[in-house]
Amino acid sequence: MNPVITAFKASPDRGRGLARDMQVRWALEEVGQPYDVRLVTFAEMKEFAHRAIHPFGQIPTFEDGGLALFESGAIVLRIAEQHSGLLPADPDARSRAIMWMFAAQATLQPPIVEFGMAMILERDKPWFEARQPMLEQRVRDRLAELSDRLGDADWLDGAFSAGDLMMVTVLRRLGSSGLVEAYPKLAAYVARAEARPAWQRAFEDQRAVFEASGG
Ligand code: GTB
Repeated sequence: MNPVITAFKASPDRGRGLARDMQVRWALEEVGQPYDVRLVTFAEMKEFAHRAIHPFGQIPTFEDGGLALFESGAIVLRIAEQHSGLLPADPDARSRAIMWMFAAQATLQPPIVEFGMAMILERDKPWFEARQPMLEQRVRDRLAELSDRLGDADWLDGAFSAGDLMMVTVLRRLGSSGLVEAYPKLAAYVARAEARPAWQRAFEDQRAVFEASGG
């Protein structure tokens, strides 16, 4: 039996690969593990059956045999631990790859998501004009630091790993803001990841779901 993941039946990202099933699809594609997808509506996500797996009523989830997981980072880590290709064999390098997964989720993602959510939800608020430059600067600070660390390397720590997978996924949340493009090394890093056949298969599969939902 293939593992089963959940994804939006009609994703609000309009097929841009920004919803968090994307990193799970990408990880499964990287390791060559076939999978099935259960598409859920917003209403279905809040029903008891889905909340039994995901207490917060969200996607993605991952079911494999008797195991049910939520949280995209935990799911990607599980996939990386069960298959070769996303975590180095050397224990120290493995810990550093996992460190980068945490850095993506815990250090880069919060300011990036706060900046993006304010753009979407707070444009008409009286505080928007005063607050947004501060949120943008927080993102720029992190991007500059990440760019410095990446330098001219292809990936964050040697070979491509689950750390890069999570980091690129978070950077893509900045979408058309132009912020990633302001750091050419990061823009090239994201482009390198998007050129991976596994990323392209994952992207096309989630895009096909959006097209099928009526676009
Ligand atoms: N920390 C959790 C994880 O990493 O798995 C967060 C999961 C999460 O935020 N899930 C979102 C969800 O189910 C979808 S991905 N939301 C429905 C709800 O809470 O009711 C977040 C997301 C949504 C939309 C866009 N977009 O339109 O661009 C991008 C990302």
